[in-house]
Amino acid sequence: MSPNGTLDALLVEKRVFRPLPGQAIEANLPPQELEAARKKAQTAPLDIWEEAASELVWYRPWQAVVSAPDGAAFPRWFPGGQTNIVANALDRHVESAHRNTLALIFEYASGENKKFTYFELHREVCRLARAFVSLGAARGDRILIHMPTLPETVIGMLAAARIGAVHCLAPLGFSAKALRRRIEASRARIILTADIGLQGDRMAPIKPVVDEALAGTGETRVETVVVVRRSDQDIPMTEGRDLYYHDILGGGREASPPEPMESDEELFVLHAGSSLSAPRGIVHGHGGYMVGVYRTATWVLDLKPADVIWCTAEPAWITGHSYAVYGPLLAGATTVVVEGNPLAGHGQRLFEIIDRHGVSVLYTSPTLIRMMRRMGAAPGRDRDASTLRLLATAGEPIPPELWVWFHKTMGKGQCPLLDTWWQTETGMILLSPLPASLLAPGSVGRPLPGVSADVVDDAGNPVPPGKGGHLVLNAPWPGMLLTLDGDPEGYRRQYFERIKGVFFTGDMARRDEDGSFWIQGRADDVVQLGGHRLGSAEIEGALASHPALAEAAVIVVPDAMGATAAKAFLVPILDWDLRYDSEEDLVRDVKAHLRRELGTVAEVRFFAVRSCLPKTPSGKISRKALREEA
Ligand code: 6R9
Repeated sequence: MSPNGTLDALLVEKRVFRPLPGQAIEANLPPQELEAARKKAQTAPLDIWEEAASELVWYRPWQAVVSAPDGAAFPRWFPGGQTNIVANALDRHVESAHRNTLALIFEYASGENKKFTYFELHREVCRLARAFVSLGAARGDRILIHMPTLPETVIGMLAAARIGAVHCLAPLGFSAKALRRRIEASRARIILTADIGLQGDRMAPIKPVVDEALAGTGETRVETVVVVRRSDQDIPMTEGRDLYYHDILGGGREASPPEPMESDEELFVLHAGSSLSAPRGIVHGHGGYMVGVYRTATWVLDLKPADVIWCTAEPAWITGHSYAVYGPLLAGATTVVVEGNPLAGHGQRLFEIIDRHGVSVLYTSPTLIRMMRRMGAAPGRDRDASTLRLLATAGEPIPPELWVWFHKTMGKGQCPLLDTWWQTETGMILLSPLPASLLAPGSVGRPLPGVSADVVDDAGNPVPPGKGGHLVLNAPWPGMLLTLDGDPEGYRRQYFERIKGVFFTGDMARRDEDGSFWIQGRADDVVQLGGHRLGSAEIEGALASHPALAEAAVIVVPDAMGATAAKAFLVPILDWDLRYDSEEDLVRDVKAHLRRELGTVAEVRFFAVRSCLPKTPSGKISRKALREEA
């Protein structure tokens, strides 16, 4: 037992998987270059980002890679430099040999699809950009996008960014009141929405929610509502305010050059943190974000122009922004964006889409993988998913058991499976194994070359390998948020004062002897057990290997004595009752399993058996809902 009460590793994962030699050599960052990049990261980490920036187009060169005249919370990336992320995501390719390669494949829930080459996507984006300008939108204006997943969602983001406007995606499913708050917070002048759209598995009206939100009392800045029409039913349109998307698009071919933006001018605002606290408007800019997302799309996801990537996150989440939209386009690859449930038809849709478009890179989440396993969805003889060459996940810890299952069934043991760690705030992947590195199930690998992360105690002192502590970032990285919208002081306080001068991620982690990181969960989900501090992820990892459990979550609750105790929510597999007489019987067996896996220290005091767990809109287990329930 640990005398100093830091997190210990009770569940030590020893399995390692090697990349196939051919794969490693063909990677954008092959073994020798990875080695060289790691060396360079020791002596001149900024060179890594400067080289990435040099591969992109700038209207005016930067004066420095990064400077921080306003303190650690407000570094300025590529100050003096001017660029536009859309010039790099579209125009750069239209002017190259990739002009006619596919940029976007959109899969409708109906099974139809629509394909856009770089030339065609550029044309559509320019048309909408010109329409936005003719509606009076200008650099710095906010455009709120409240859309189901449609091609126009992606086109809307790119058109806004092209003219220097700032996009704010507000996901569907909000009440009119909640949407109203987002509209007010965003200070949007234009809203892009649709008449109806797929929500869950049915078509639902969307525009009426926008109308109701705008009818609230008080002023908003909204002047125009642009409506994408999907249904043939007429809907109420407010004269002078509402316009149909297809009516505002001009035909013409007049040029609409991208607006040259200062490197640290705003690109988008995305609200995050909703499962833990009041939503915070996280602001990202053009230059730094572009370089960070481009570098990680090419080094981590290993994207090349011949790749077809399917990132299953919706565009309205950070993973969608960075790796369904901007990353693939910056890398010149083809991105597949899908309306509706990827696992429709007992998981068969996933394989249909992969096979139909030859998806080579699949970026998804533990939640989706868990559902696949529960459905028994795996490649078969007709749908073999044989074009896949790389798999990656993000968003939640992936328990080693689930990692091994996915690596074996989906990747047939042949595809690297990368567990990538990052946050809305970080904008880009920061910790991850690389296609040429060794893989340990459950580990998020090392900080990428050029990224500096550490594990520290409450006072900010580094803890030795094997011990857990706070995951902090002790040097700026290019995808870093600019600020919290309208609250720079709050931003500095929340992220840079918990531990002076370093970025506080709110996650707990430990590092092993090789320097690989293991995420233990959010700091709020750490339980103090007889001198040990144990992360929820670790207990969940142990629960995931119990054969009768489909899913499990662990939270921290106060016990009768006011101390903290762990409570586990268990979701058993469908036919669990063939093997167990009662829930008590199941829980007894799960307890014995935990003792075998973690020893006697990690005692989980409370158990609840459920048929499902509450999820946040982005698919994470909602610990807030579980805590409220407990
Ligand atoms: C990209 C994204 C961020 C939080 C983060 C952490 C959790 C993300 C993870 C992971 C374990 C991983 N998280 N990736 N935990 N392993 N590979 O999810 O952004 O929605 O802002 O959430 O998600 O707790 O702090 P966001």
